[in-house]
Amino acid sequence: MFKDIQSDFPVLNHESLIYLDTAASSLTPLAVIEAMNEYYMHYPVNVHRGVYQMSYKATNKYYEAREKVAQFIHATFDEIVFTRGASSALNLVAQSYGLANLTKGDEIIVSELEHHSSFLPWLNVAKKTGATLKFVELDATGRITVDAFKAVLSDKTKVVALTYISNVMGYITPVKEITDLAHEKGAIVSLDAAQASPHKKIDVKALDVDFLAFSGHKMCGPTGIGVLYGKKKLLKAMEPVEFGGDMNDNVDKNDALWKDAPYKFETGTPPIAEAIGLSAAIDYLEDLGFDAIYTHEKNLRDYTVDKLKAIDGVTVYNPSAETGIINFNIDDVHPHDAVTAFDQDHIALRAGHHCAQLIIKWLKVPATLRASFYFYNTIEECDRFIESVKNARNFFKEVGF
Ligand code: C6P
Repeated sequence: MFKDIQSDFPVLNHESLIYLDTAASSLTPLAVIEAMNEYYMHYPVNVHRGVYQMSYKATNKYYEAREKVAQFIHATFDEIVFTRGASSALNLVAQSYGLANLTKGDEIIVSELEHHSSFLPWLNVAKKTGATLKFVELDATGRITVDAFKAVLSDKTKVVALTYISNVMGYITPVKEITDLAHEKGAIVSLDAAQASPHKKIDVKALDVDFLAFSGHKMCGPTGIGVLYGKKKLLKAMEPVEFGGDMNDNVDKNDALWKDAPYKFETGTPPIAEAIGLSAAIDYLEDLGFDAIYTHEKNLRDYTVDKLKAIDGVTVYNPSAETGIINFNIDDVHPHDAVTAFDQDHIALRAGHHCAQLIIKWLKVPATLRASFYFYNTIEECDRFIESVKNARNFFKEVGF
């Protein structure tokens, strides 16, 4: 479907690599590198401060990047806060909204599918405020269902903090139904969309979530930038959690006045080149088309899962997942040994707990292997990967590790 697309990625032109670790970080296309280079080559100066042409240009490009992100998820300009990544965005919600609005007796709904960056900020809020964490009981396949969510939702629920797509199981959470139910109880919904934004068109207005977070580096953009979307009225009422330059209007010895959102949440020199890179990444992905991206990676995944299931001694933990993540193990082979064998075949994938220990514990295994696909992967790569799995399986069986 994406014929010759690999030539867009400089790293693939000079490395012999089958990259199946997009869920950790995607590869970077030339268009994004060039957009950032252009900033560094032609107007590498600060924003919001300089009263000279070059600084106006940097400020305008930074402004346009925020506008692009807003349009990308159907939000408005002042609902987009630039952060260091999804982790900082999710922490901002917990530290600002959570600590100010929750108290003993309140309940926070989370799940065992959460990435640590979605779960730990709320564990911290619970510890500090006396609020209680409630876990949606996962179904037999490890999914969040609307019925299981209803079972933990109560008049005490104040916050629902869930993942949109699990970084381990690749399942899509039924966000809209959950959000509607949460709102009936007056709770707010904070959605971790780090694994969704690279693969799926997001419409925050249609989902009606209150907060949503994602990272640039998982969607062909640069590292060091993430996005927090927040509904305008919520951001307006929230206090900043970091203080310093550029986020204030007036500073006196005993008090200070913050700028409006998003600026009150963005102290210091912002990620200018990164915002420009993220904007270029959005253009790049939108040109390819999210439906085509999703279909391609789903096809690769289904093809690979079928072949993996046919190999004796391979366990796939998420055979029915609807996105491009395969979570699996080779019997009697530690995942770290297996990835070392794959690395020798120039195949990159992740092993371990994937910063989501709760779901690994739920699976009752010490660690897993994770292959994650994107539009730049091919069927030929899937075949080579499957061969590599077979070889690893046979090798470790023979040597008896
Ligand atoms: N998951 C993975 O290999 P940052 O690191 O801030 O850009 O994103 C954090 C994050 C939050 N939520 C989910 C669902 C995620 O998958 C991640 C990052 C990577 O799965 C690195 S641990």
